[in-house]
Amino acid sequence: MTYTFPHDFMWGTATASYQVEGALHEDGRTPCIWDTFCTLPGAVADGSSGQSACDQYHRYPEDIALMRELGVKAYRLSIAWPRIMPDAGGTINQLGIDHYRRELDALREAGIMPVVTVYHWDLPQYLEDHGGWASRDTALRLADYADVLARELGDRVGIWTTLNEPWCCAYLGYGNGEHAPGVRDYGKALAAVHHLNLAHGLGAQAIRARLGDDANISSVLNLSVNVAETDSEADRAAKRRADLIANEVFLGPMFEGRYDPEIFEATKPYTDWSFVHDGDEERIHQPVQSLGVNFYSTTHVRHRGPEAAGAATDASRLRRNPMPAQDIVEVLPPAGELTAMGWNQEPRGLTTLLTELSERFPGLDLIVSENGSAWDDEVTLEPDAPGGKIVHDPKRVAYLDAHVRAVVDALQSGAKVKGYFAWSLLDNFEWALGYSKRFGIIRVDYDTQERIWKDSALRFRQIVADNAI
Ligand code: GBH
Repeated sequence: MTYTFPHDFMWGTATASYQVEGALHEDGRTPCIWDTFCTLPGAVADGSSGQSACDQYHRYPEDIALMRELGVKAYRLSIAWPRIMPDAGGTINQLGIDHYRRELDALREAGIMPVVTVYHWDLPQYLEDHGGWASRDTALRLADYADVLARELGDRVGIWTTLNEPWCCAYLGYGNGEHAPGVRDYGKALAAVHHLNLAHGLGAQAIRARLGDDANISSVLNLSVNVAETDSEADRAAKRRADLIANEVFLGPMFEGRYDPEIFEATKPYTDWSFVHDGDEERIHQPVQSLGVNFYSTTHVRHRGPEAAGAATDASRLRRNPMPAQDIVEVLPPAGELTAMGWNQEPRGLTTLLTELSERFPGLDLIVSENGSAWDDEVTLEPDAPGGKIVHDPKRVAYLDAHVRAVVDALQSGAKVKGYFAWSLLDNFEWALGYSKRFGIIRVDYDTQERIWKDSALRFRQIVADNAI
């Protein structure tokens, strides 16, 4: 059965500044925490950095031309904070602003709406030197930065997104140390959670103060779809605990102006939450038009008895469970056919997530702001293809189809889903995994910067053109 999407459904592709731009030393940009992290031995799998990435800083006209060919209506990109505010003294870097003005203008001329993420993980190093997200001041600085963006770029942006995936920034950045800045301290990770929440609230306030109530403001979360292994009381308690730490800690203050007190109870061994000041929960609770949801895979959990306590030191478990020590949650190894990231494929999880969110927050628009999969691609020579090359990526095509169908299922059960963004437009710098994992629907040859179409891009173009699947 063919399903036709609403006429204004927003099809797009997504990237992030550090992952695609390159040009790290150009036009007055100063280092961010990822520049520093990439110099630490062993921090990034292939020893690489965002140094050249996809060179989108220079090649954005070519990439916009690709998006025109794809037919997408929107591009979700992020702005590099250290290009705009390169030092601790509050200097505003005009060269950085000019660059993004040109890029946003080019997008709009191509009929592509810019969806701009204020912060997708490239925190200026000078802020990390003063405590980074573990410090309250960083949230205030984000508000200053968002104010500058709204003032300088406000008329060019379709949708503002304050933050991308604070879960990753806090728990991977300050908890297990897998991401920059590489801190391992769960007390700091929870402080980072709160300061990121606060940054969202203050950032949204700053943008609205500049642009008025019409400003279209959102935030992007990677909510965990936790599935209890059995229906037992204990396994359901484990799921509930996992939901609290991964999801409620963001949703509660953002949409209800409060942290569930159970969160304080569950995290007692790590912190007393004294970093939450009077009025913070209301500061975080700002009106937003939409919530962006990034979805890749699901997480299966069960109750962990004391005998499994040793599992907490296992690296892959640490990655999957934000609160490993003294915890009742055991994360099960992913099952079924795994992607090159080792993640499971469970599109039904996306349907569940969207449906439950819409039931809980009926007035809120939802956007699938990232969805995609990494595979070990190979280039095939094919004279008829543009450039004489193509990547046949049937698994990415199947993943794409299944997840777009999962969105359809959610729409049909009443979820308010307004758009879908493929992660990613291009292969790019996959954080701690460097260039070893490829998420693009278009391949990047990192030696030549050539862009090579994949079957998944052709498939996405078809879905967008038909506005149907
Ligand atoms: C996103 O993060 C980022 O926004 C983006 O920059 C990044 O390139 C992209 O996704 C691809 O990684 O180990 O099986 O339990 C992804 C967030 C959080 C998704 C952890 C997978 C664990 C899966 N990820 N989650 S598992």
